[in-house]
Amino acid sequence: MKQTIRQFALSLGIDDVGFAAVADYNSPRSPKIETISPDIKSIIVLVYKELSSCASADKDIAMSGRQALYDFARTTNYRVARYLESQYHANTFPVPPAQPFAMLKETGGAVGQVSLRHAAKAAGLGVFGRHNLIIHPRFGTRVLFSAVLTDLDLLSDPPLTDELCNDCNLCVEECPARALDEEGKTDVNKCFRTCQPYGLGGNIAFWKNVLAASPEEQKRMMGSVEYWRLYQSILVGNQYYCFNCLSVCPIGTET
Ligand code: B12
Repeated sequence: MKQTIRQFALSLGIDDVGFAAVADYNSPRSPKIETISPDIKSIIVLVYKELSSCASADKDIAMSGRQALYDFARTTNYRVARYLESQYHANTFPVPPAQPFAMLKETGGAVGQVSLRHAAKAAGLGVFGRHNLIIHPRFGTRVLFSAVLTDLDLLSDPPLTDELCNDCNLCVEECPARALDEEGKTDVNKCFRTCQPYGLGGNIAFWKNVLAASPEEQKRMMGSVEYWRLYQSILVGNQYYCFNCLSVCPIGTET
């Protein structure tokens, strides 16, 4: 069954596929998978190679490559889930590559229902590198994931044990937020503020300033580039302005 599902997923243009039994998924800081449905037994993790545009100095172009990947992943999540439902009468629960995820006060909103990095690791698709991202054995760091959870009982693929990070430290040095200085931990607040300057934090700060400003100043602020960028960010989804830890990594040359 795994082979048939894998072949179907690859035929859609997905770059790689891995399987993890829920018992092998270990993400201590994530919500329990049972909260989505107590019937879930397996995670099918889908891998997408990031486009080379992620290294562009033009962050709108870099982001548009990312948006194209997100759109494709949302479609393939549906196609794989629909395949499992029609072929095997399975129940399915797609996990998106990005939003939406739970907005909880305790987590500051920044925790997905399923940690795709930990799911990818459990599915034998890669190992953590110094940047706290998963490195895929063929495609390296520049991969993203989505997943389909299912009540089908599928065995985990063999875990990868190879060390893939070469400790070059480029991701640490090129992080403008210094969010990777402490090994094994991403300083989420530092990363957030820098990679999403027009995300939730930037948005709240802008409107706080508007509320405190004089009517003339408020008019000026509505005509500012900062407001236009905030508006665009809300309109088209979260806007990343930094891809450094991905794009500087020398691991993974396969296209
Ligand atoms: C919210 C979010 C963010 C937030 C906060 C992330 C967070 N909590 O760590 C912010 C905005 C900061 C962020 C930043 C980025 N993100 Co992000 N993010 C997510 C999202 C939606 C949820 C993350 C989550 O819930 N994590 C679970 C929590 C509980 O994780 P955690 O336990 O804190 O995990 C950390 C530690 O446990 C540690 N860790 C765990 N085990 C081990 C083992 C070893 C040996 C080591 C060293 C570390 C380690 O590593 C983790 C990172 O801090 C996921 C998609 C998803 N649903 O998973 C994408 C995701 C993690 N992001 C991704 C990417 C690419 C990025 C960015 C590069 C942004 C960009 N421009 O693309 C940066 C990278 C930052 C970095 N180097 O760590 C990819 C990662 C792909 C990959 N190859 O691994 C994901 C999986 C999205 C996807 N569809 O593929 N992200």
